[in-house]
Amino acid sequence: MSNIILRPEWHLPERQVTPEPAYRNRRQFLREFGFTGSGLLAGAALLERDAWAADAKKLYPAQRNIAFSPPDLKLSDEKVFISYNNFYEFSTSKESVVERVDKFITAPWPVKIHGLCEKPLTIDAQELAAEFPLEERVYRFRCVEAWGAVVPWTGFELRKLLERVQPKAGAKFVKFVTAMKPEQMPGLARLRGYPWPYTEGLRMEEAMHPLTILATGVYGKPLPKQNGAPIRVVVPWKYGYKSGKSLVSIELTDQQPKTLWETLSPEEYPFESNVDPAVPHPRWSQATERQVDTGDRIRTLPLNGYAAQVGELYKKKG
Ligand SMILES: Nc1nc2c(c(=O)[nH]1)N[C@H]1C(S)=C(S)[C@@H](COP(=O)(O)O)O[C@H]1N2
Ligand SMILES: [Mo]
Repeated sequence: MSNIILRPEWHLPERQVTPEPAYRNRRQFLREFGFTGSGLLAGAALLERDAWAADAKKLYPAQRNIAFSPPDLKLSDEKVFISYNNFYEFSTSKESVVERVDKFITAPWPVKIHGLCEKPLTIDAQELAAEFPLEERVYRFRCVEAWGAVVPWTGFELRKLLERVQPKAGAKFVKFVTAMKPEQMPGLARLRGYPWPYTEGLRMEEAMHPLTILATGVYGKPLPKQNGAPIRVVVPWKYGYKSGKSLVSIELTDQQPKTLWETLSPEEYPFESNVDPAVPHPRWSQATERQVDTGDRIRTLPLNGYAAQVGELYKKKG
């Protein structure tokens, strides 16, 4: 069978000891192979997935960038954070998401970066993670539902990828579209009225800000499926729903994207959605937040504690 003959191909020497051209060729091979979706190759695809998983692990843990990781922040408990999820494609119950992700296949995973740019690109998420040096950053995370956490993400600045595709002058927004795979995501069938796929967006200046990252890992490991494997955006000064999980498309556009939450309820989930303790949600206060692991209630900070870095973006003009 072809998969037996091909198997050694996927167990080539590790990335570190493979000459770069050979490594790239294998990537190219895996990409074409993986994305054909041919039934003949289904068994081989399983083996391929193992190899991708093994490759992914080599990138973690990444070195912490202390300039973006305040020493006074104490990490939330890993087990609690990775099993308390908002991921409606799987379940609306935060405790149940983790139990419903087993059918979700996250490698190979093409991501399209396109729209108003000179050099559009489709690249596998894991290849992306190998392309840009990964680093760890300890960020505050604040859900609009008034819970929060302190999370060590692994990833790279979104602006590095955007610079790579060379945005055109007309690009004013970045639109993020996340996966919609009904056979793999049992929550979709229960929320048929929602405007799937889950879509989010940022203004160009927000997307280009050094705090905005694409995360491929968390707690020193590849992202668990329930946290948005294989790649998600993280925008730490905005409510959590701006941070789309399991991205399939990043598009530069001149139009403000219609987001899922804004479409459903614009008063509750406006496009900008900066964390602001002074502006209550129509149904609850945003002044404080419950820490997800300890249950402690702490005061929410303007721009989630990132006012010094991003406040400038929101200064009203004269
Ligand atoms: N595709 C997708 N992305 C999503 C969501 C979702 O339901 N689907 N939920 C958002 C919300 S409301 C939050 S708070 C965070 C939760 O991320 P976490 O589970 O990693 O903590 O993911 C955001 N990204
Ligand atoms: Mo959220």
